[in-house]
Amino acid sequence: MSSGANDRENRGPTFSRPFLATDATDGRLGGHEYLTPQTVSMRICSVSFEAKKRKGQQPMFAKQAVRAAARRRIGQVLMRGPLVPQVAVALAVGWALSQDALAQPPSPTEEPRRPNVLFIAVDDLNDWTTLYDKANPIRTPQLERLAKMGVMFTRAYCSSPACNPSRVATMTGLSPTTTGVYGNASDWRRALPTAVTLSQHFMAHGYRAVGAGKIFHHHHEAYHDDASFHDFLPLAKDPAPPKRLNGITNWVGGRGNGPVSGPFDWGPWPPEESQTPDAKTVDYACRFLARTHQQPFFLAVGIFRPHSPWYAPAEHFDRYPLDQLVMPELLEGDLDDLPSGGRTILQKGKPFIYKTMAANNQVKQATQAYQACASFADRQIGRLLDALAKTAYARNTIVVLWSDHGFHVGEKRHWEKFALWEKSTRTPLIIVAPEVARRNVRCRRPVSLLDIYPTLVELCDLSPNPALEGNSLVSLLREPQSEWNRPAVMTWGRGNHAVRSGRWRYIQYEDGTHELYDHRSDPHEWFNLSGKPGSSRIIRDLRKWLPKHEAPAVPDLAR
Ligand SMILES: [Ca+2]
Repeated sequence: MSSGANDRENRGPTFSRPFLATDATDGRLGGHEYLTPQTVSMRICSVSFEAKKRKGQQPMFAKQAVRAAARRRIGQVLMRGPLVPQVAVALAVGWALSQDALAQPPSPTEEPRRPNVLFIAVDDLNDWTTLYDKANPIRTPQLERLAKMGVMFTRAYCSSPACNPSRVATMTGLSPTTTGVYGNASDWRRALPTAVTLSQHFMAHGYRAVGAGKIFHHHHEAYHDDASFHDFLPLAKDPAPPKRLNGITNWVGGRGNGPVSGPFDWGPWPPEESQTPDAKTVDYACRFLARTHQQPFFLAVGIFRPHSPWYAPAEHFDRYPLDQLVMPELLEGDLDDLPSGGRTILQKGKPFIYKTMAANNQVKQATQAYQACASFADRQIGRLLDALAKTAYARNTIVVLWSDHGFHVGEKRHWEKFALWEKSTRTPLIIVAPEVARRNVRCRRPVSLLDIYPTLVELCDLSPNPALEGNSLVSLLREPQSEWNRPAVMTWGRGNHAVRSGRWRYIQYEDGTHELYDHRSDPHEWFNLSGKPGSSRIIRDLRKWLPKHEAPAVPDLAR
């Protein structure tokens, strides 16, 4: 051994005695096995893998890097031939280890880099798309294209059905009940000054982190987090049409019937795609992708549509002619079995939006506009995928696509998110991870957007962030049928929570009332089963997953 012990301590995993082939056994290797250089390097990687695990490190990508290094070192000394005596292999491996071949950081010129990350957030995109079911009205061919490249999670749920709490949870890996960030006005960064966001964690590992559009919520143009990006293009403003397109001037049934707010508008606008905020966001990302990058990158792209105002160029409205428009399935009397907690949520969830649409006989036009805007968002995602495919990074870039939450378009007479039902909380989640994730498969396990952070940490072999509350999805990316014995948990305001298992949704409200839905027989959540025979045992099991502690709400942003 040529290196001193002190040197090695600083340089990674070491071994106190000469390495023998049988040392690499995990109970499966025979004691008289002849090994080829390739299998030796694989065994070494296995040892390195275990050593990293003992040190609490995530081994995945480094395994690929050290494999190449070890193979080269061993290849220099091993005899060529069909079989190599074990003793020669042992000596060669011992020498290779003495050189700390496994511990040295890979040279930037000869080793594979960590994978890049293209992180795509969409706003308000629900499950009424062809991504989920070809029979759905909103056509999203680009989302389907992305899904074919990796794993689509058909039961992915936000941590909270509102922009700010959902995005903060996803980006910090911490649930609302831990942070106290429950609302759109919660001043998250002041409350969590030391939280290491997902992109910050990548920055700490040598990544260049840039972004554009809406990643964090943009409450009164505040909340963007400078610390989370080296460079960021803020979301552009929607160009104002010459006059409001829907012709509605005042709220009905709320806000004192005063003037409607600017975003409560819809219609074909603007004339050119290039004028839209999302096109500018995607342009930024395409320019970034087209450049040569010396370091791995984390590129965050925040698509704003189908968030209101529901403006999109006319071609997207033309896809959904009003005389053929598919409207959501509604059940007369659906609200009759809601408990007081559910009714309170509806009252707080801007019921005047739906009332105003209905009073102006424009529910159908608004529904058309939502569909058009979702198609427009899909088109922008396609532009991103085209740009990535043209680069040398296509094969070494992980793509993650998610929406901050779902959206009601009239179900339960509700038009918004801000509720704990399936429509508000279910979000698309697609993960493409070359060489790790299966392709073109669906995973039906209930997962959370909280799981994105630890998944990317493992996929890119970053050091763990011990604060994270989610669970890595890598086992599901490899095998979507893998065991997964936990439901997704979501929170809307302190005291209101939902637990979604593969079959059930349980909702508990602040006032102690609750709902239970069986998705096997009731995918629309029309029939509240709580209090029905047989429900108490199911509810008891689901309640075990409710948060045990709930942080007090953090102060709202001071304006
Ligand atoms: Ca009902």
